[in-house]
Parts: sequence; C-alpha cells; structure tokens
Amino acid sequence: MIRDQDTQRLLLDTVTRFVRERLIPAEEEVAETDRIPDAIVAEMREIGFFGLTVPEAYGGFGLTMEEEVELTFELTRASPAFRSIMGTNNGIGSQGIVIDGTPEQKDKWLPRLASGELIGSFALTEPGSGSDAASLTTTAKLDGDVYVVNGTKRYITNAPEAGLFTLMARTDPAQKGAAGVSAFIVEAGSPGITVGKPDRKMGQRGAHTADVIFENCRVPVGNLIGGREGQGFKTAMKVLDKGRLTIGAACVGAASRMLDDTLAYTLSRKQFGEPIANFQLIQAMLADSQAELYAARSMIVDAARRRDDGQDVSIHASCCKMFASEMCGRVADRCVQAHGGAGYISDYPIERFFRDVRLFRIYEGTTQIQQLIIGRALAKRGSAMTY
Ligand code: COS
Repeated sequence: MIRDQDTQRLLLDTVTRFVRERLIPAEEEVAETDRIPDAIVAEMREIGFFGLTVPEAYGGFGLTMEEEVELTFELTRASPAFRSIMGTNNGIGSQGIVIDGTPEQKDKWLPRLASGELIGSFALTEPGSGSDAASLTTTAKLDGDVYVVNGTKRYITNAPEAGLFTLMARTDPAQKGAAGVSAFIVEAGSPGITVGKPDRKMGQRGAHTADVIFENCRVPVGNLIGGREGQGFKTAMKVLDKGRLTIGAACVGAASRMLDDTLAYTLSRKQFGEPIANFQLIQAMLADSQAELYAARSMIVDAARRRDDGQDVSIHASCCKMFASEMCGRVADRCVQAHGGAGYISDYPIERFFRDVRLFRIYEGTTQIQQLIIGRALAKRGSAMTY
C-alpha cells in the first residue's frame, strides 16, 4: 500500500539522489577501510533512514511494506554495507519491539532506534544453533526482578556498533524446543556482555558481524518482550518474515545495479569491431537477468501488498527471499562473465558485488530453510497456493 504517491515519490527521489551522489562514490573507500564514513552515517540519521519502518508515533516514517520495498530497491543499488548499518534498525533490530513489545517498551526504545541514536541488533544464531534456531542454548534464568543471561551468540550483524540487542534465550530449560524460548531487549553496555572481534568475511566490507558473549548478564524483567515467557521464538519468526521480504528487495536493488553496470560495460567494450552488447550470446545473459529481475521485483511487491493488507505472508516471504537471492546470485555470475577478464579485477565494482551478494542466499534463513518452510506448508495444505 502506498499511502500518498507524492510523498512516496519525494522520498524515492531523495534516496535515488543520495545513492548516486553520496553512496556510490564512497563504495571504494568503504571497501578499503571496512568502515562507513561517519559523515555518511550522520546524513543517514538526518534524513531519517534509521526510522523508516518505526511507527510515526515513535518518531519514524512508519513506512508500509510496499513503501519500504520500493525504497529498498533504490537504496540497495549501492553496496549492501550501506543498507546494513541502518537495516537492523528498520528490520530485525527493531521489529521484535514493534510487533510484540509492550506499550512501555515501545515508548522507551523505539524513538531512540528511529533517530539512529541506538543501533539495534538481533541475537538469535549461536555456535551450535543456526538453521535449527529452536535448539538455541543461551539461558535466561529468573532471579528476583532480573533474568540472568548466559551463552554465546554468533555472526551477529552490527554487534560491534550495537546499542541494543533483541536477544532470544531459553527461559524454560525443560522445554527443549521453540516453546522454551523468550525474547529480551538488552542494552549493549550492560555488565556481562562482551562483543568479539569483527568476523573476517568474504565480502560486505563496512558491514560487521561478531560474537556476543553473555556472562551472568542481568536483564530487568521489564525487558522481556511482550511481558510473557515462551513467545520469543514466534517473535523471532515474525521478525524474519518481514526481514525476508526486505532482503528480497535488497537482492533486486543489487541485481539492477549489477545489470546496469554490465550494460554500460558491454556497450563500451568493443571486440570483433563492435560493442560486445551487440552479440547475441551476451544479450542472452542480459535478457535472462532482466527477466528474472522483473519476476523477483513483481513477486516482492505483491507479497508486500498482501502484508499491508493484513495477510499472513510467511510462505510468500520465503518464496521471495529464496527466488530473489538465487536470482541475484545468477545475475552476479552472468555479469562477471559478461565483463570477461575485467570481471575478475577489483577495479570494477562487479568483482566486489559478486562477493557481497553471496551472503543474501545465506543470512535470514538459507535457501534450503526457505525450501523447507515452503515445502512443509504445501504438504500441510495438500494443494498449491493459488493467488
Ligand atoms: N510466524 C509466527 N509463528 C511461527 C512462524 C512464523 N513465521 N513460524 C513458526 N512459528 C511458530 C509455529 O507455529 C510453532 O508454534 P506452535 O508450537 O504454537 O504451533 C512454533 O513457532 C515453532 O515452529 P516450528 O515447529 O515450525 O519450528 P521448527 O523448529 O520446526 O523451525 C524453522 C522452523 C526451521 C523454519 C526455523 O527454525 C527457521 O526459520 N530457521 C532459520 C533461522 C534463520 O533464519 N536464521 C538466520 C539468522 S537470523 S539473521
């Protein structure tokens, strides 16, 4: 749902200009220094990028899902690291509170996430619990008016920058699965929290992940999301349903950038006396990429509209995340191929994007987990989803 076409157009224009004038020119520096310049982060705060999805009542823009994916298509034409720094505040780092938080929790934390004063982070994965998220072993033991948290979280996006974690921990050790898990809001500066060294990743330099270790960290009972134990796994899944739509949109943005760069290259590169874009075998790669890009974009907009309409889009979100991230991987591969030797040289952005987009098929649920979610749902229904 687009609430107001004029406002949306204005916002999209702002993002498009910011991407063209500020983000793309800074990509090289970010890749070299592994850091987004402070001035750019400050501008992002000023424009309101950290609060895009936080409701207006708490200082955000309160974008609908359709508005958000449209904006993400534009924003992610620049390196994924730029989205990552503000992505958790708009997605997995805030939505637990937005979706399931109590009014007091919303009042206390959402304005600070919306302004970008705090960076939010989502702590679910552990050394022994990745795809099987319900098997997590971090514990939160009630002791008077605090929960005492112990455990290690792994590959936590924005952990080095985080001011606030949405933490999933087991409050009922007798319940081994999802039912024993609760979600908490944990301030990063709390005693008993250690953030590990940033991981050395294949790509996405400028976006950081790290371990977060909890040792007898005392979390006030008031920070239990929704005020009820045993709901944390469901909160995490709801957050991921939304996150998977946004990742799908990020795949569309990255693929459209890669295709544009490749078009520019193939139109300027001459072989056999003419631009290689004139050759049918190159055109086949461009055409396949364009068609798949269009398909991914269309399904994401459809799923976003359904979510705005109040429908359960869990299956749609998995379809979008799976198709769009795999599409993005295929586009990246074809674009490197169309660049020839230049595609393997780091002077060209495609070499960097090829590494950066590999993560899309892994985080917020691997392709195989999306297959499992879709396949299970179909087996339960006994019929195809008709739209
Ligand atoms: N929305 C709301 N509730 C959900 C839900 C969703 N999308 N998905 C599952 N649930 C609920 C189920 O209804 C069930 O509740 P009941 O017991 O009351 O019926 C409970 O959560 C457990 O669900 P389920 O039995 O499906 O859990 P599984 O352990 O089988 O795990 C998968 C499901 C594999 C889908 C889940 O663990 C997953 O998504 N793993 C990937 C995690 C991931 O994406 N990690 C990335 C890192 S975070 S960036």
